[in-house]
Amino acid sequence: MNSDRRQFLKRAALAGVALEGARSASAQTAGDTPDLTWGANPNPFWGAASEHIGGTVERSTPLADIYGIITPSELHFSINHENLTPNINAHKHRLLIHGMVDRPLIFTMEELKRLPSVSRVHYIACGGNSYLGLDSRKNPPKTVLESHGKTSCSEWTGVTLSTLLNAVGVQKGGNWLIAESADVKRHAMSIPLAKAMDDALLVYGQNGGPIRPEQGYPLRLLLPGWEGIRNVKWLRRLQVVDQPYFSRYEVGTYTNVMPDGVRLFLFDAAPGSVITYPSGQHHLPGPGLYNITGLAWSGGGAVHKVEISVDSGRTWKNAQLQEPIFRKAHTRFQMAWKWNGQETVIQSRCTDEKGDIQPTVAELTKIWNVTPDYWQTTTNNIHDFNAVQPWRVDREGNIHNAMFQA
Ligand SMILES: Nc1nc2c(c(=O)[nH]1)N[C@H]1C(S)=C(S)[C@@H](COP(=O)(O)O)O[C@H]1N2
Ligand SMILES: [Mo]
Repeated sequence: MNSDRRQFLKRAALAGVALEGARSASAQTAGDTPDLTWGANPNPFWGAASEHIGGTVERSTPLADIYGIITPSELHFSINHENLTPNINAHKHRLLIHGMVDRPLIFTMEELKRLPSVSRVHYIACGGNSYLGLDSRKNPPKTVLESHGKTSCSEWTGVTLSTLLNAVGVQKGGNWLIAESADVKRHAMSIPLAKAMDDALLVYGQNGGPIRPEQGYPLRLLLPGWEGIRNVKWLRRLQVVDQPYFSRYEVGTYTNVMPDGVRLFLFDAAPGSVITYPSGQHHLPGPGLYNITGLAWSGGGAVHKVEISVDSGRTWKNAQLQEPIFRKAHTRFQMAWKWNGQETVIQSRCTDEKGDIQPTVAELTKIWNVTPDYWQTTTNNIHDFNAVQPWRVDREGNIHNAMFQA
């Protein structure tokens, strides 16, 4: 054992961190590709027609059919830009932390699990949730699964990223991290060091079990409240660098092309909410008492308030929030509503702990500085569209998507 290593272990022990098993990265072939086997893939698209290969597989959470705030693991939405869920052997998986650090290290999963762990409830939402693309303009979403199903919330278990960064010792000028995945896509994202040291986690547990293959088994980066795309699944490498790398998804798909320029690096997600009952394609059997319920979230922190309007936006009343309320997590709201059998529009809006308020489409038009017809006429894909979702109740009690149709 060289003296550097001895010193490191001493410091790690002082920090109360059991890192004995972690090997110095230089002692191994740093950056070795972890063993990937592609057989027995649970993904139903495995082996399907080649048209799917290289495409994106999307699966949404049926928000109208879940209770409380935790999304059952098997119903967590999923976005795989490389179609397949890699079948990674956790015993052979390694995490390399290197770059502008004093002591590059390689961790096995066993070593990561020996470190002090935390369990935290956080949501992940795709920047493309309630996203307006050409398709969704032609075929507006009918159900809440279609409109908002790319957000889910879990109790994640793992280690704080700051623990590991303190162990490797970030050098002066190391202001960014490049996080890279082990799947064939080598999905890479640039993460500011401040976020990495704040509340970022490396997670191996989801809702009390091992993280699901679709969510990044055996290890994923979790950046609470940040756009989904940055939460790198099947994490294999963290490189400390001095500047962002402008990776494919940082300059391509997940940017917003606006009339006045391109918006890159979307971080904290804005407050959002949606009524999940009653929502698109539900049917109210007749006038009477109903319990409106739904979910709210914000990348800015805790949901502070959710207001509901049942009279086409004329008046708003505070909904009841289910406790406990976690920061950067789904928050369940509800309110009793007596439907009189008349046509109306129901909608919810979220205010977070910073005082940020979810805007209506009209308000968002002003915030984005676009013309009112922009949403319907642009050929750009629109991400991070967090406008209030209106649902129209017709006289027969059928519920319709009223976004842009009010
Ligand atoms: N390696 C890798 N990580 C990834 C992706 C991916 O395709 N590959 N998709 C990203 C996107 S776009 C989103 S929205 C989230 C979705 O996380 P989930 O599939 O667990 O719901 O993971 C992100 N992390
Ligand atoms: Mo995404």
